[in-house]
Amino acid sequence: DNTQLLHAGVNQWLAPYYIVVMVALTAGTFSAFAQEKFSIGLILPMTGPFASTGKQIEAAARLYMAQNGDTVAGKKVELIVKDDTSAPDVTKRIAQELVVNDKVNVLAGFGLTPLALATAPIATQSKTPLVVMAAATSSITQASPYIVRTSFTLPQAAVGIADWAPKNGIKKVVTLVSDYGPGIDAEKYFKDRFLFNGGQVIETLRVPMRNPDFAPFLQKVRDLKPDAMFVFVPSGAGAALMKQFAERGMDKAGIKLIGTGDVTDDDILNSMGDVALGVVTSHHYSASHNSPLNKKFVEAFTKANHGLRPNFMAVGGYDGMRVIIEAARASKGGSGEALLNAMKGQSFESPRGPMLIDPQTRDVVHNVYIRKVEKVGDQLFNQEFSTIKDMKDPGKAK
Ligand code: VNL
Repeated sequence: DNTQLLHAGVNQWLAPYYIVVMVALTAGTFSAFAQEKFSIGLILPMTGPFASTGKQIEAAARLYMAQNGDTVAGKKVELIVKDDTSAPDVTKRIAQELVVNDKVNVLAGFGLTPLALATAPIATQSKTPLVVMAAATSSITQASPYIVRTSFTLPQAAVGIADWAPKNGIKKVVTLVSDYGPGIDAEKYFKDRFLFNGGQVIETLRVPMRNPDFAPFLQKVRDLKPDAMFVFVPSGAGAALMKQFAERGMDKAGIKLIGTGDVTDDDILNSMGDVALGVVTSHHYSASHNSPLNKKFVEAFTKANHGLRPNFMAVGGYDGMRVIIEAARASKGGSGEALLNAMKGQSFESPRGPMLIDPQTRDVVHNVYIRKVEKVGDQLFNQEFSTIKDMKDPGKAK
């Protein structure tokens, strides 16, 4: 009969679709389709005065993925990179969109302290782990229990040089820092330790964070004639400072320049010229760090990025990806608290040396090195000559 034939025909045609729909519905119930990806929202300053930080971190994140696979627990790792132009309200809005629309498992990046602080409430409200790869004011990890840091802290960096300087003929210092979170941390932790070690801080100067004109400040330092000027400026700003330092003949006048390693940033060190020679800083990373792992890292990074040399921002991004991917693996592609808990206590070898995520503070514990700018072949490097091992953030010690 014709009707029966028709029914049979339809069923035969629809059966496969029926199965597909049922599988999809079942899978949907267990969120298997929605969870096929493990998404990382990477928010960085890709344009504007801090674009070098964004470029370094993005390049390092992509290198880590290329070297360590782009799937985890059967899920495809998706990296969503967004430019916040280093404006805190933009960072916060992008983070909100990434959490609500893209349902990212983790937020990462954060090129500057105000950008991390603006976004901290989003991490707390949505229970999304937030990995700080660049910003370095001590208090950031206290702004949300979901924040983990793989960069460094300014108190860590500043106390190293405050111990070295007085043992090396530097007794009178003027400090000059960028006037916001990390600069204020650097000034305080340098000064307290330097005074404790018998040194004298004869003036503390703070320059605007954006578009700084160093000239009037440097003139003041010149007039005060200290043994050394201690400096913190954010990554990328060191070249302008060094140029004006030389133009004013301050090196010739016998004023030494010391600081945290942000000023002799590996990204721009080669462009500074001879004025940088002999500058001593303390920091957690140098591109010339002598380990097989770092040699491999520098070589692969340079090759993948048209000769660009990785700086400490790149290492914060590379290690941040390590912490995220390994936590994803341990939590089977998890999110929220499970993912966060799998980040705490991770301990591994980084291109910087040994590194730990302190499970209590969620902050980084690592070596701080004392380094001197020297010529190696025809290039300038921060050559490490002394190590303070496994330093916790002094900003958290109460
Ligand atoms: C910060 C700290 C930014 C150190 C930096 O470069 C830096 C920050 C952009 O916390 O804002 O070198």
